[in-house]
Amino acid sequence: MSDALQFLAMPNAPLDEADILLLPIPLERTVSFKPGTADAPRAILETTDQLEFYEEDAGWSPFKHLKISVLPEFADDKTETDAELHARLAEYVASLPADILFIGVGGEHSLTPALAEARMPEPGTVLFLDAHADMRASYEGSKYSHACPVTRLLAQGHKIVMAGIRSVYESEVKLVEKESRITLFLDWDLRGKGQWESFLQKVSSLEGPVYLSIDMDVFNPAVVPGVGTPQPGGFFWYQMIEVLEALFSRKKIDLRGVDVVELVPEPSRVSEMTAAKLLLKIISFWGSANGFHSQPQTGSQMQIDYE
Ligand SMILES: [Mn+2]
Repeated sequence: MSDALQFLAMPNAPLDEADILLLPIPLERTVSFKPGTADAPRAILETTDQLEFYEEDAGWSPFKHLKISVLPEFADDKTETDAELHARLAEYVASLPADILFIGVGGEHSLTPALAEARMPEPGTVLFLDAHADMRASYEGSKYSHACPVTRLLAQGHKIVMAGIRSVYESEVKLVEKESRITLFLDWDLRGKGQWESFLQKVSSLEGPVYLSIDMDVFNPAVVPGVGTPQPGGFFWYQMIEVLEALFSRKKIDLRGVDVVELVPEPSRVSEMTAAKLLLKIISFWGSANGFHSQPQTGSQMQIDYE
């Protein structure tokens, strides 16, 4: 057996045949509280073995129709500066095929701007789900810190729709008020009457290219205790499903890429399972929105004995 990572124990499709490319990025350079996010990509992918192929809510088995490939891990090279590392990541991801679902599995949140730059070179919208506003210009001496991705995404020219935020610095709030390109849904405000619906309405009406970044700390810590910087409050599982439903409610949504970041594996493995199932749900929704139901059954699941 090779050491190659797989999704749901399926063989990795050749690069030029894959509908979905998943890149494990065990990046951990600037973590500030609980360490361990470098171990997350492997832990999440190993947990996918425990998922079922059948999506009981959507009524289909996505991998009968879809081919997936888990790419080799994007390894950190400690001899590189932060700038060099992030430039190498962006260059590599830009070299991957365009017409696929690209998913980066982190690793710390600092990787998002490199992925967005590679997949969405023109101005688009980043749907940014996080407990923290991540808007510092620099943190502990680095603009490549996991506390800074939003500042770098704005510099790339993107609009940002942020939700779940419940830990924010005073100057970050002032920046949001000044910055017309950010639409902010504080977690606190989402509790208000009608606010959750307004948020879903915003998500379902996004135009143009979209990039989705999910910091696992957006979830309530009862759902995902294993994150680098946990915060009380946050999304429960079916709220996240509602966000995905809203995002994919427009058929053929121009989704350029997704990342799932900041998980820290923990003994109960509930966090890893939630991340694994979240990846499956994203793939299922994307596959449905792009009409893969009606495609021939030549997907990755058909390569294995699955019953
Ligand atoms: Mn974050």
